[in-house]
Amino acid sequence: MALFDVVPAPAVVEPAPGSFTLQVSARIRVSPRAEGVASYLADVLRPSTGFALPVVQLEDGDRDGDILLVLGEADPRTGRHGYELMVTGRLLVIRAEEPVGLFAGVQTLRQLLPAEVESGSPAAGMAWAVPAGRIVDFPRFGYRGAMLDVARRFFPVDEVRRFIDHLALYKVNHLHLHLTDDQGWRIAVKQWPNLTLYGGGTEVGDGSGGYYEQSDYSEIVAHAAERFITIVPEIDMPGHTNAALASYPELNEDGRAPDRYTGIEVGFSALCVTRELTYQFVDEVFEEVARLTPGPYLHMGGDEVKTLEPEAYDGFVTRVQRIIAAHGKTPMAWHEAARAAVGSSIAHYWGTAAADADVTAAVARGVRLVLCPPNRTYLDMKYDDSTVLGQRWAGVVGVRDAYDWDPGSYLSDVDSTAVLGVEAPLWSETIRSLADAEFMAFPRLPALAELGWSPASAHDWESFRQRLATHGRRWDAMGLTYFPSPEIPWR
Ligand code: TNX
Repeated sequence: MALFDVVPAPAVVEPAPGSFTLQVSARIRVSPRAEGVASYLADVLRPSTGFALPVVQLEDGDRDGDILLVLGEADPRTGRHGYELMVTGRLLVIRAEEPVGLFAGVQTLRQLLPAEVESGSPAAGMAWAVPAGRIVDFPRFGYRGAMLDVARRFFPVDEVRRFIDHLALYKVNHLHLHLTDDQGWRIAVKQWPNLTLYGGGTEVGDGSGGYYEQSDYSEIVAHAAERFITIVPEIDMPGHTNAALASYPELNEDGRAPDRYTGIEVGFSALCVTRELTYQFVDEVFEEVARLTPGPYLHMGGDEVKTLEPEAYDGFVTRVQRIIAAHGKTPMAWHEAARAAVGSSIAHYWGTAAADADVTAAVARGVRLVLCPPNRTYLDMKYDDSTVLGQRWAGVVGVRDAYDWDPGSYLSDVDSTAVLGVEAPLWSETIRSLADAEFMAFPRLPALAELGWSPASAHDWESFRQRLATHGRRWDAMGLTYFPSPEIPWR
């Protein structure tokens, strides 16, 4: 590998002659408070190298050939989330102010080792060399997200864990879980058990759905937290609620439960927004989800409601966002809700570059944005005309389409300080397996991850496609399914 072949592109890369070679006797020396990052690194390196790689205290004596994970004394440009990586023939040192920065540095180190490091089984006769030099690196945006739609197709806990592992490699730090939709309700709510017992039993097509017990959800949250990834749970409402409406007749305008739904139309369902019981339902659901979620956000959906008058919809949005705030969380919603959103909330903008007066006005009131324009970021759009999976209502989205835009200047009427970052949603109407999901996410997800992490000055399609070209072998070693796009000169 070369020091330059890192995705997302680091802010500063200074190659030097020579290399560091990881030996059987190497140790991982770590500062107090960062032992978790050290054991994560050891777990990555041990299976393929076969080395013992004991984790010891930083103070535990200098020895050539060690890897050092050090809190403090990093280049000041690294800030609270960045890191500095120094590689010489004798030592490999990652420094950061916080463990989250060390973790980002560890992902860079993974990418600087030979691809075989990802194979998970002993690769004999390898020289585990890392090119010498220095990297100083820090994120452009604080919110670097992906979204997984576990409602249209249910993804079991193990598959979500593996998806989270993939996100970590590209420094994505938020996973938005679309937990409920017309086709299924995926998170157990103790006060409303039929949501999952009945409403969780379907998905798109004839599959039998599934759901997370609260302990399963907590396991996902913990796995993500070990990788410095925040889970953003979405309970979509007032639309996209057929699974809830089928489970509880009293949530319906006419008091009658519809059949469960397994098609892919959108916009036909809505909670009864005029009955008090609906707000009790919303409050109790968010109370339980808030209790299980250490992250700061609760997402209320709010998209594609075709059966409510604007006033009724707006009143619902404002009231629900106040409920979320009362549970101590920052409300998030799709941007249709921006008009009625509270000033401290965040909107996921899924429009295109054309001006949206409601969104601009909301930003003026203090609403901030996560950008997910569908013609750039939707991982469920086809790559090209030959893609079997996916949809094409937002057009085909090639790797260059995903990469070649600037989140900082995308919306001309919105100040870039209102943009918290980007998110890549993977809707799952056409997805039947984790391999399908990986195929749609790779290589577009790394492209979007680079937009979120790397400085605008590093943005360069030609550089990106050359760097990404070295990652195909890495994905082969990981057993990750991807689209071998003809836009990338795979090596
Ligand atoms: C639009 S984007 C939706 C989803 C669909 C998706 C399919 C958004 C907020 N809503 O309900 O799954 O398109 O591409």
